Amino acid sequence: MNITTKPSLDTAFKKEVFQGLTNSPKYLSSKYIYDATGDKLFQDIMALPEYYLTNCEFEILDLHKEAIAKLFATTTGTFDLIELGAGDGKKTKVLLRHFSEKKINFVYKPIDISQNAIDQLSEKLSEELPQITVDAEKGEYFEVLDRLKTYRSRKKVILVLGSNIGNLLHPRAIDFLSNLKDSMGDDDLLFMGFDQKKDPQIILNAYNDPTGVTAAFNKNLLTRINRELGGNFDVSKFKHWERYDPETGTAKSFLVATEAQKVTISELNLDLTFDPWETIHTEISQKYDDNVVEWLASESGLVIETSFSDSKGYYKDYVFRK
Ligand code: AVJ
Repeated sequence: MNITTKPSLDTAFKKEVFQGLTNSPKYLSSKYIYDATGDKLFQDIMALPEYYLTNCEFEILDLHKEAIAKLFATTTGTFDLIELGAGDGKKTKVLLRHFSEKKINFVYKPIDISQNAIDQLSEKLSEELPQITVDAEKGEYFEVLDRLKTYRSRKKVILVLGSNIGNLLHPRAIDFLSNLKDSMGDDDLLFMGFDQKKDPQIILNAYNDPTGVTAAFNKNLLTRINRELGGNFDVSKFKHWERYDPETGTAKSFLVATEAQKVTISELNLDLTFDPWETIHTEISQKYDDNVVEWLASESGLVIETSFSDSKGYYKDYVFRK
């Protein structure tokens, strides 16, 4: 008797990889880039001269930390500073250090889907800023926000730095912002980074560095499928490709098969074929302007209180209320 077992798609990772790679055209979700290797490669990206986003936001936070402290601090009591997608917290430390020096009362609550990132960040902070109360959590954003809504009553400031929202197309960004709004009270604030539209060449260079760090970052999706799902992708037969549309502000990353090939993913009972030059779409990095951010806010029931820009106007942090 020949029993063929259906693959058990018992994790979101398996389900989404199966869906994406059996679709035409093929796609994968960039959120799965971030395992220990992906976290490290993203830190390398943030140190690239071409990846201007990090320095721009660093400059904004440093330049405006006094004004930001005034917005966040409560005259009575304490507040929760909740950071979604905290990563290595490098930029946030500018604020944490300043708040701590000014004796502002707050609890720092970093949240990340990477356990590895959470562990490293907690350890670093206990060494570098031991006077700060840190209450880190691994988890999906909304799980944690839902929990906060039910058991906390003090003021919340939600931080989403790094233009992380750029991984979402507008309809999903509106869902995300609406969900954030639902978890906010009247005094709560949302502080969010949005990379701005600019010379298209500067954007292309940021996602296509000559040293190949971004290519390795993108290919980590395949490496991770190989390791965790029993895949046999030959990553040397895929080429990283970046495209930017200045009209829509959407930057898109692809992995392009450089020759015809077959790939098996044993945990998914999946045999795939690639035609020469067939693509896997892996990431979007949306760029914005004030009009688009205002539209997103109004669609989500949020109001822009103020915004901060770097000196070149490449990047902005917006402060929202509900
Ligand atoms: C972390 C999603 C903001 O899209 O700019 C960097 C990820 N991808 N280089 C971005 C990324 C390629 C980054 N975000």
